[in-house]
Amino acid sequence: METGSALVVVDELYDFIDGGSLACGHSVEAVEYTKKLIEANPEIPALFVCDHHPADHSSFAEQGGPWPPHCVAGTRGGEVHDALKPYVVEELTFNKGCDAAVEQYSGFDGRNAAGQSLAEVLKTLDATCVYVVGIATEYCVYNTANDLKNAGFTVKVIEKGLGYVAEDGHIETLKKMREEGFTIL
Ligand code: VGL
Ligand code: ZN
Repeated sequence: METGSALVVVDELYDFIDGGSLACGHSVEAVEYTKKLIEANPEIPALFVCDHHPADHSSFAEQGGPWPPHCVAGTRGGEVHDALKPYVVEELTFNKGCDAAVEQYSGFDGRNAAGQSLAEVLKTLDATCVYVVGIATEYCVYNTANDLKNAGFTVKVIEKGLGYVAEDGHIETLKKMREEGFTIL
């Protein structure tokens, strides 16, 4: 990873890793890969995007949404995996989906504790190239990567660091991203 780059880690949270009905494929491997990547690149900032829902979020089945309850603020399911916790920094952590009425798949909609967006903080870090890993390829990874690309960042998605809801959707999304001009490593 070169100078001027940053790593964005999307939703490597317990509910997407071992959370019953939302545990995602390749998520344990994605966490292991992410940890190695961070340790091998200590000079590259790691930014964490976190699904962070109220208990009555509109995306949950009980409210008519498509998902089982997940990543409820204050529960283990919404916490970053322990293997990555040593690298989590508050200013570089962006919560999204905090408003019950609004679904937010993109890390671009997240805010850190000081209210700053991912794009703002990437700019203050002088990052122009953003490596993306995380869960899930088809939803939050794709939407975050797409918004980064549209905002003018060079985006490199690392396949080994991805987890997915469904393998066919993951493969389809990678194909779509290649067609749309993303670099997939
Ligand atoms: C996600 C489903 C619901 C994701 C978040 O992180 O991809 N998927 N909320
Ligand atoms: Zn969610």
